[in-house]
Amino acid sequence: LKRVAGDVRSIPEEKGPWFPRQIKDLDRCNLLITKFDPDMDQDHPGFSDSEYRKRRAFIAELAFRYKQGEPLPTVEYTAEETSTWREVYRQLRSIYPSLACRQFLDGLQQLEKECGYGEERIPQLREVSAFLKEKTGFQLRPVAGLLSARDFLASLSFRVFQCTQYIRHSSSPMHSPEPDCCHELLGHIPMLLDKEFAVFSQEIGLASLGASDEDIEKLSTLYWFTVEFGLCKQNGAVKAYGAGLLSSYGELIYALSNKPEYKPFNPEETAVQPYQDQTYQPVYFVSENFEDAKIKMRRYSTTIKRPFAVRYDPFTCSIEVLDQP
Ligand code: HBI
Ligand code: FE
Repeated sequence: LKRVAGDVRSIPEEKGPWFPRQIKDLDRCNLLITKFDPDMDQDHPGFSDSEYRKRRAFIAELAFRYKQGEPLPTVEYTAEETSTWREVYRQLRSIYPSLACRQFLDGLQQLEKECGYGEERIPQLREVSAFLKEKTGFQLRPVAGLLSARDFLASLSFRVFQCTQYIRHSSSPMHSPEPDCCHELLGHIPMLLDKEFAVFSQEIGLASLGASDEDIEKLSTLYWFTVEFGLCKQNGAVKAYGAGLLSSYGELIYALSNKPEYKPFNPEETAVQPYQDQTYQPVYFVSENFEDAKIKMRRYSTTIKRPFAVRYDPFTCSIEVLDQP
């Protein structure tokens, strides 16, 4: 059922790797990376918990069956899952006011007021997606686990955010080796409510379409140090906007302490910085503001070599491919 990494699909008569042209093509962007999967990884906190693995398989199945445009599946979360969420929410919520950027706090406040966010229950993707769509045009789609960078980035071109729907193992509420609903709902969603950040996210996606494996690796690293672990300046202080930070109590505090090294965000340098997915980052990149990050990223994207240019048509939710870059 699961396909493994390394399977790059291409259409013979076309130059370069295949990419989705229409939003419904995202049904084919489902290549999973099994690196941190509880069935494959002996260090996963749920590896020896057969109940947890069964639950994960059930929720994964909902994502495998999903087709673009269908209503998003609802998961009836158990008391144990809700209690994991409560603990994560309570801990993180208490440190956000001093460590998270303004856009994140603003987004979270809207979600708490208008979209049922709180300690008491895990929000359903369906309601969150509808809310997001009204605010910035982003929508959610369920995914069974960690997706290949190519497929994950491609979906951003359509303002589609691929979201896991399971929750981390209850034995380890403060850390998850893979994305889970705490990471998506708390880390990513508040930021996707910001218009400028939504543009930034979609543009990384558009830059990735049909790019070489090498360029995908660089874009993925840029995504990592911005959308996942980015810091920005605000009123003379450094704040977090990266979802990997905003969904990890330990790393959020660490990243904004005086321990790690900071470098100014500069796409050429950031794109080749080695990164960590097992422990805290050794270095974080600080953006002046989103406007500046967006301009720098746009300039970087023009240096990616492709024999064509792409444009997103919001009326048909499709990608126009133009002859010349
Ligand atoms: N897959 N489900 C999921 N969620 C992510 O946040 C995610 C992903 N695959 C790759 C990825 N993020 C990034 O780190 C980049 O490689 C694009
Ligand atoms: Fe993420």
